[in-house]
Parts: sequence; C-alpha cells; structure tokens
Amino acid sequence: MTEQSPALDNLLTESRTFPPSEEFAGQANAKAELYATADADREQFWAGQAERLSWDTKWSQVLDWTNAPFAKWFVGGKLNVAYNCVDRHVESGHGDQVAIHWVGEPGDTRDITYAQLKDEVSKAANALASLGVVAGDVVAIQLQMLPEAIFAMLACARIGALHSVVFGGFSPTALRARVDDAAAKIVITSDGQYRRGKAAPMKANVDEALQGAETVQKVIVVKRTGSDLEGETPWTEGRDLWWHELVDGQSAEHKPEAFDAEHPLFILYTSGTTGKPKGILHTSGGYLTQTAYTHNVVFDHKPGEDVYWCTADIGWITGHSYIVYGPLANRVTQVVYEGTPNTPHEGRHWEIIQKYKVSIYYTAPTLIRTFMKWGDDIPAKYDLSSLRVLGSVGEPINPEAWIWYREKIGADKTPIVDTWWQTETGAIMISPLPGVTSAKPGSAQRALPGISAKVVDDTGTEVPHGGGGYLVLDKPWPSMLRGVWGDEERFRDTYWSRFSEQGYYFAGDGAKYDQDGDIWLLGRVDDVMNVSGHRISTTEVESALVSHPTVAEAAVVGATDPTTGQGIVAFVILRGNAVDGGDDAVQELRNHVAKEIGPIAKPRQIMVVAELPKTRSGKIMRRLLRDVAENRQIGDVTTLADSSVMDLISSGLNSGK
Ligand code: 6R9
Repeated sequence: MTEQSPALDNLLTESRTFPPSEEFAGQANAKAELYATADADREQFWAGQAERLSWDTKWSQVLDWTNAPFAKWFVGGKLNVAYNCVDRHVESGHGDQVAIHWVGEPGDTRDITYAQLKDEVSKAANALASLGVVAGDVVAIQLQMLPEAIFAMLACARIGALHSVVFGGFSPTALRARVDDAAAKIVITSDGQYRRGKAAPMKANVDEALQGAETVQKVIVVKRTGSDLEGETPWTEGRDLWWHELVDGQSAEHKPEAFDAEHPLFILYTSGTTGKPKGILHTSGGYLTQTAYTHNVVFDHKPGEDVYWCTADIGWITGHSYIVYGPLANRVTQVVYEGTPNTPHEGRHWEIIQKYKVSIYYTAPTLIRTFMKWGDDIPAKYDLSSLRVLGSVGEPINPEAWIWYREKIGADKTPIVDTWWQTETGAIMISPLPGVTSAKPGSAQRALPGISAKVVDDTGTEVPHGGGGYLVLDKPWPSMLRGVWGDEERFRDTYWSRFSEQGYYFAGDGAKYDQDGDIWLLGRVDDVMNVSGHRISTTEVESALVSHPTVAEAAVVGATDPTTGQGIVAFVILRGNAVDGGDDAVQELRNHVAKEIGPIAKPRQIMVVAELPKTRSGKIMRRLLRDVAENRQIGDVTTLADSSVMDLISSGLNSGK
C-alpha cells in the first residue's frame, strides 16, 4: 500500500478512547450540560461568557449579523482589553500573584507579578502616547519571546492602537511587506536574539527592512543581547530609541480608556493561497470573550492554582490568544520561555516544568514528535507529576504521538485536548473538554459549546457519519475575524464564496465524521502547507524561488514528513534549461528562500527538472509532484497536456539529477 498521511492513517486504525477520570470530571470547570445550555440559546450563552470580562458600558445587543459576513458582537459595549488582562487582577487583590515566570535561553529568569505587569504596561502605554501613537494607529512588533513583547502588545491594546506582530524569524522582506501593508507608524524590535546558544542580530535585519519605509516614524529597540553581538547595534539618529531609555522613565500611572467592543485589537498576517499574506483583523470584546472562555474550559484553568505554559511564539495566533489575551484575562500564572527546546540540552522543557511545577502544557505535534525522536529517557529524568492537562495545536496529531504524549509526559493519566482552530477563528473551535469528553487519539472531536461546525460535501450538504468532505463553520462566533486588512473582496472570496448559498465559513481544511459523529481533521485542501504547525503557501515559496536569477519556473508541494508534518519540496526549472543545478546551486536556492521569507520556509529538498506537469489550461498538477516527493507511484496523468512529462521527471530524478 502507498503511504498515507498521518491523519488518514488515524482513521484507518484508531479506535481507543480515554474517558476522563471521575476525579478530574468532578473538579472540572466545564460539565457536560454546557453543550445543551449553549444549544438552547446561543446568544444568551455568549452573553453569559462575556460576563467573564469587566465592561465599562454593557452591550445592548449580543450579535448583529445583518451585514454578514461582517459580524458585530456585543454591540454598544465598551471595554479596555488591557485593563481586563491586568489592572482588574490587581484591583481584586492579586497584585502579588506572578503573571509571568520568564525564562531566558541562557538561563536568566524574571518573575513578573500582576502589579509589576500593570506598571510596565502603563509605562509602555505612556511611552507610545508620547510618540504620538493614538487609537487606530498600527504598531509593528518584531520581537522574540521577551516580557517586553507582551508589555508592548498590551500597551497597544490599552491605548487602542493595533499591533501587528511579525514572527522574529521572518526575513526583512517579509517584515517590510507587513509594515507597508498596514502602514505601521512604529516598529518595536530588539538588538538581537539568542537562538541555540548564540546571539543573532535582529536590529540589523529590521534596518534592512525599513530602508525607505515611509510610514515608520520611530523604531524602539529592546536591549537583549547587548555586547554579545559583534560590533555596535546599527542606529539611525532621530528615528531609533532604546526601549529602556524611552519607557523606564515614564509614569506608571495610565488611565485605560474604554473602547467599543468592535474596536480593532490587532492584525496578524497569515499565508493564503496566493503569494501575498493576508492581514487577519481581530477586534476587542468578542475576541477576548472567546479566548478567555476557551482558555477556562478547554484547559480547565484554575487561577492562582495552576501554572500554565503554552510553548507557542507570540508571532503566531496561538501566542496571541493563549499566551497573551485568554490566559491573562483569566489571571493566569504562566511560563514564558525565550529559547529553543534543545538549548542547552534536550530536557529543557521538562526541566522548566519540574522547576515551576507546570500543571497545564500546550504545544504542537511537531515538537511532540521531535521529543519522541530524542528519546523516552529524556523526560523520564524529570519530575513531571505536576502536569494535569496537556494540549496540542497546529496540525493533526497522529495517534502514535498522542499516545506517547499521554504515556511519557502525562503519566498515562492526563487528559489531552487536541484543539482545532485558525488565525482566522481567533480562538479554539473544536476540541474535547477535558472533564467531559472520552478522548480519541487523533480526533479533535466536537465543536465547543457555543460553536457550530459541520463537515459538508461539494454542494454544502452535510455528510453522514463515516463520510468526509470540507470543514465549515455554519454559525458566527465571537472571536471570528472581522476582515482581511484593506481587502474586503479577498475576505469574501477566501472564506465566504465557496458556500455562499448557505452562508458558511470555509475553513480550507478537509475533515471527516467517524461513526460516532466525531470530527477528524485531514489537513488543508488548498495550496497551503503546514510545516511544523506554520502555514506557508506554495505560491509564496514559488515566488521566492522565481525571484532568483537562475530560476525559470518553480512548483512547490508539501510532502508528508515524519517530524514536521509536511516538508517543503520544490521542483525548479533553471534558466537556459540547465538540468543539473549542482549542490551549490541548490543550496543557494534554499538560502535564497530563507532570505526572502524566513528560515521556516527553506525547502527540505529542491529537485531540478526539465519540465513541470501541467494541465491543458496551464495549471501545475501538484498532486503528481506530491506523488514524486513522497516516493509514491504516480497517479492519474490523463489530464496532463503532455503525459510524458512525468516519465521525464521520474527518470531524471532516478538518474540522480
Ligand atoms: C491555531 C493555528 C490553522 C491551520 C488549520 C489546520 C491546522 C490547527 C489543528 C489543525 C488539525 C488541529 N490545524 N490545529 N489541524 N488538528 N488540532 O494553528 O492557526 O497557524 O492559522 O493554522 O492549522 O489546517 O486550518 P494557524
């Protein structure tokens, strides 16, 4: 039999279930009744969830869907998001509770209480205001996992400015595209970052990105690596400011202003099916309601008792929703770790869990598979008995990894929550509830109370149990995206046109119901790859490749990869139709992609070919290239304009070229 993707493999083999223990169920935040309560009156249910927050003005209407697909939640309500994540916890007497146990890669640590967080966020808010930043302005943030990243995001929220966080590993070109698209006024970055024990420059990349960027007035630089870097931090007088010089002297008093529930909170760029990333827009009241609700029920979080750790980077939506907004709204005590999981050794995560007695741990399947590869003996050396809930996000988790996670990390007893959601959904949508659901390894199972999801066929008709098709969200939800920055048409086209008749949101994922009606996610159905849980579009990598002077044409596919989920495999035609690129040329192309997009987009493999398989209408048939990339027998070639092309590609590759 040919190789199956891990997700499909699940469906064929997995039948074990893991019910919650009575003990866990008894103390769980969410009980089974929650589904029925939510179904009975969804708007009433969400109004109840919004009560988790502190509102300056109460809403007059829960949902206005009259201008679909543009939703308005908690119409007329006013709140300050940063106040909800910080000040109110100090006011309720928890100022001394640690909000953040920060762990630096070299081993330095900082514990930040809610009282300190309030001061830091207030000072940063005053600093931004002193630079003329006002509500509605955009602040770009390219920072590694430093407390200042969180201060900066909350400072923006506090004054009503939108942040646009750009992943620290993104190239100058990628940063610039995002700065320009949103007309960012301020950029916040650091001098350098520690990566695998070494200090790498950051500011120099930002400077390269900002050459000639007209909208940027100031660049604020957090000092992190300092003298460890070779030479001085590059500096533009009049534009650049050190964070500590600007922020430290500010007043720690700042009055948070209440903003409309629909006031924009942030933009976060994500890959779509075209080369240009989309700026996903999220707003305030609904977003904070759903992130807080899901963080409470899915992770069973108990404020003041649990120690929570989400290993995502704040450059991704998981970092936004499950490090910053949801957890802090719920008065979390959390670990924030700056570095890579194998620095200085492969037990780093377990050592941190042992030290801080982490009780809730949320990570990605790609990392779980990496831990498996490193060996069972590594976690076995640490005391992980504090753990009581484990989470997974970013891609389908294969049953083998799920079982390993539960047995080796969770002492064969912790519930695992496999959470399906997207940058666009803002918060978790499909997931087991840890005290309610009998978990099935590999399945995200069921839409959360208050959420509605369906698996439908091509015509938008729901498939029967056992059937497969597309995942859609058939009812609006509070943390849904409110648009694509500056591109209403793209918003409608990408998400709402596929099933426009029914008014369903098209998620871009394939899915299946099992015989019990539980949902299994099967991966993307569009041209978006998922590499270690990061979304990268095939077109994005293709355009990076063809921007190199030696490349005439390129086609990129995501091939199944045992560790990263998918690996990027590129097929390129060189100019002048040279058939042998040579190792150096191929290496140069890989580096070129890393430079254009970022190291995460570096192809695992580049194959130089003489032709690409195309249909008569000129569309590249990626399906066939995927067969080649995954060493499978090549599928149906009848729609190719020239069916001998595949023979040519295969024979060229077999001869070692
Ligand atoms: C949160 C996040 C979204 C895409 C999504 C899907 C995949 C995420 C998953 C999952 C199966 C899960 N995905 N969680 N697939 N099971 N539990 O990852 O957002 O970066 O926007 O990616 O990731 O394909 O469509 P984002």
